[in-house]
Amino acid sequence: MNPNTFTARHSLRMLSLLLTLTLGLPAISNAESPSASSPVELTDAWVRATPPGAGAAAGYGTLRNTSDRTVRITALSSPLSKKLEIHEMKMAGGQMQMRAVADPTLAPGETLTLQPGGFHLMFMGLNSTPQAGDQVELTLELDGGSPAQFTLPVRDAAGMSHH
Ligand SMILES: [Cu+2]
Repeated sequence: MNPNTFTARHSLRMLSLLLTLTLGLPAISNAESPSASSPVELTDAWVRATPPGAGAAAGYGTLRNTSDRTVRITALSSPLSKKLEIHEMKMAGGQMQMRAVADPTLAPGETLTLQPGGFHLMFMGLNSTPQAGDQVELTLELDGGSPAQFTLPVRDAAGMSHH
């Protein structure tokens, strides 16, 4: 083998290695930057009071991803109920239907408005009856982040439909 060819090949390999290292740096420092606060905020949130014996309660508010990365909610929980999901109300075949949103995901900066007749929090299998003045804790488990915890007041919404 010609020694010059060997040196050239070797340098090229070193150069590509250096490039890889240099280009890889920003991604590495991003991944390691600590996120002290939650990337998700929930504002104007409340839980609707239910009559005694109700099986489920609904909650509303404005859920927002304040970070610059996509956030996926992997689980929701609350001491109020055995199960907590984000639901969506939709017209299907002329009827209002409600279904759980699988893997709720918020793009960077995205806002999800939880309101009567649309998306909402659904507390199912109530452990107690939410009454006006109560406080309801809830926890969102997030993909790749620490859990977000919120406390929601319970309010009466007399005269409104179930959702
Ligand atoms: Cu629902």
